Amino acid sequence: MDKEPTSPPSDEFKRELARDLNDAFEVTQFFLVYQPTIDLQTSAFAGVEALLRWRHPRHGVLAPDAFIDVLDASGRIAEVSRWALATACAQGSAWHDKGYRFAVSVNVSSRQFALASFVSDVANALNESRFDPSLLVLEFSQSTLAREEAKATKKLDDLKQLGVRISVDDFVPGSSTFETLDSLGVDIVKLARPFVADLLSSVNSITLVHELVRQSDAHHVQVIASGVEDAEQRERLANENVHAGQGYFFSEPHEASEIDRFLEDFAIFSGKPL
Ligand code: G
Ligand code: G
Ligand code: MN
Repeated sequence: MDKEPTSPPSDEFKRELARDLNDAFEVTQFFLVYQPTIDLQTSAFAGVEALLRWRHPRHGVLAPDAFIDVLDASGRIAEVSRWALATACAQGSAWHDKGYRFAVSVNVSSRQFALASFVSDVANALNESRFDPSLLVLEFSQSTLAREEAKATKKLDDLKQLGVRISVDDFVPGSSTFETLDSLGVDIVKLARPFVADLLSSVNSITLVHELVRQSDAHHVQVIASGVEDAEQRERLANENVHAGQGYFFSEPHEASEIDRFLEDFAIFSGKPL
């Protein structure tokens, strides 16, 4: 896959992208890549996170950090949101039909969540794909959930009624009480990448993870570490009973066909039915 840009986009670049956006819809330059999540206790394949990409005609493959603001401001976020949900659910359903049964996570921005149609968009994506709702995970940032708290709670309730699971992305232990997480119906917390990166050098971080896992177990919340980049981190997280991990140590994000190959290799490697 093309190398992804890491520096924040300049205003000029954003203006250029805003002009190019119409083409992106017309010739479907958007696509999803999927990054595996691995169960840290059993090493089983636990799921994938769907990540949006734009194959730009001049700039190569762009990650959302480069264009999500442009998209949010374009008034076409609903279209992309529906497309991403429908595509991820259809892909999840296709994996299911092949005999693989694992969760598919989709990231939801504040703008997407604020759409009046958001809950029905999710319901439609599930109905059309026949994807098992309990295998669809919606990832929200803490700030998205904190905004318009009363409205958010109602929408999350409606989503939970559909049977989908709710995940908090970029979670830093200690930043939110379990009273709050429970009231929002949170099923999963994803440890923030910088927090995981500090884990080996910070005694304080280890204490925080330890306490988080203890409380998560009591509240039936799953803890997933993101940005796991080496064996030492994996080991430490597994020792602290963190449930699952995601990161370059296991796999980069890949297109669905490559995930299929990964799954075949994985089944042989782990010797476990998936
Ligand atoms: O893989 P990566 O560079 O794509 O992700 C960068 C950021 O973009 C992450 O914080 C991720 O949550 C967000 N992101 C990835 N895919 C999507 C998507 O489909 N919708 C939204 N709203 N955000 C996404
Ligand atoms: O915020 P969110 O978790 O949705 O972000 C996913 C982002 O993290 C994507 O940009 C993805 O490419 C990136 N990513 C995934 N695994 C790793 C990793 O091990 N290290 C680093 N530095 N980035 C990662
Ligand atoms: Mn995410």
